[in-house]
Amino acid sequence: VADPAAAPAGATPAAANLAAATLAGDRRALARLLTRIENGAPEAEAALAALFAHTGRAHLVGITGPPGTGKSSLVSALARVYRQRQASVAIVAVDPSSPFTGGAILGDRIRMRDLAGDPGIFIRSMASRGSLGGLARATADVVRALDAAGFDKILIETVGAGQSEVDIARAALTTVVVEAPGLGDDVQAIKAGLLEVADVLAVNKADLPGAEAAVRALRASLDLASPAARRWAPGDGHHGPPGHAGTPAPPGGAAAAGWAVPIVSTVATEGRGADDLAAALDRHRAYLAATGGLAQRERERLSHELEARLRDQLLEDLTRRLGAEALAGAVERLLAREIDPASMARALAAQLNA
Ligand SMILES: Nc1nc2c(ncn2[C@@H]2O[C@H](COP(=O)(O)OP(=O)(O)OP(=O)(O)O)[C@@H](O)[C@H]2O)c(=O)[nH]1
Ligand SMILES: [Mg+2]
Repeated sequence: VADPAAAPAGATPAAANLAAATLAGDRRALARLLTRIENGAPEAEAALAALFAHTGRAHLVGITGPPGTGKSSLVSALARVYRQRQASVAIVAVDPSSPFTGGAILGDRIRMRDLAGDPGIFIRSMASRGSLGGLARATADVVRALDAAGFDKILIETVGAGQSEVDIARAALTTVVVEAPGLGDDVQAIKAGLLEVADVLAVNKADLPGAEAAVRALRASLDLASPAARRWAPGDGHHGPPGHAGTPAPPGGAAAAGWAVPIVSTVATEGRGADDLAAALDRHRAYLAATGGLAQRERERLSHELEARLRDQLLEDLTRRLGAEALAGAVERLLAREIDPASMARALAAQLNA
């Protein structure tokens, strides 16, 4: 009896070829696959299904932070360090703010141009096409394809500091938050949930005035954010400090048990500090491996993804079975205050089982 899970939609010979060629290191096939993923083509799903067993090897590094802090420059500098060590590098630049291949990505291309032509480097830009949730998922799939293709390091750059960027960064094993002096109130800039996701902080543009003050401000907010976290036993990050069992710590970042978030000063345009940053990333990965955090993050990531996909699939099933008109009618009833949203949702969901 065939396992239904083994035959995803779009399981065509073309999809199988795409997967096989990607595994064999064919960069054109990889690029085609990434385009299929972005377009939501059915054979992408089949190819990803075939590739999944070959993933989980790459070091996924998320690089995020406010606009213009030098993320792309830092990614380039980091890539150069990795290439000196013979590690292959894939770079994914994600711009959730722009529905088109806009200015930021064009700028990235120019800044990363000197990396082009090296077969050990692969650069891909992604822009939002409608839903941000869709972009996060497409990014996760693109990263997975790159992982299967055998890249040692996958650097995922996201612009900005909103929730969607944080979500994208969270797909990474190690998240770097890049700050720079002269952005106004540095401490304000990092309050928007960014500090919590940082495993490593980079204060870039260390050649500019105010860099040392920025480092001091960041150190102070780190100490404020997680004095207790540092004392938690390794692997216990989700139970929180004693007496606070009801407030689980966010995964990773400043609250990760026993990990003191390092602050690295860099001058990305000159490559200064890139070695230190690479070393900090290595230390973080080794730390996660030694404390079981690697498996824990992977488990969280996969369970989160499974839930999101289930939600999508159930909603899709429901919408198809009930029809768009029935759903529109349900909204009318809500508008008329005939029924509340929670009861309506329950009633509609019950029809799936009927
Ligand atoms: N002085 C100085 N300038 C830098 C440094 N790093 C980057 N820059 C400059 O800062 C500007 C922005 O750099 P990017 O690397 O594009 O920054 P980014 O964070 O990727 O920008 P977005 O993706 O648009 O958010 C460019 O003009 C860079 O040349 C640095 O270390 N020192
Ligand atoms: Mg950039």
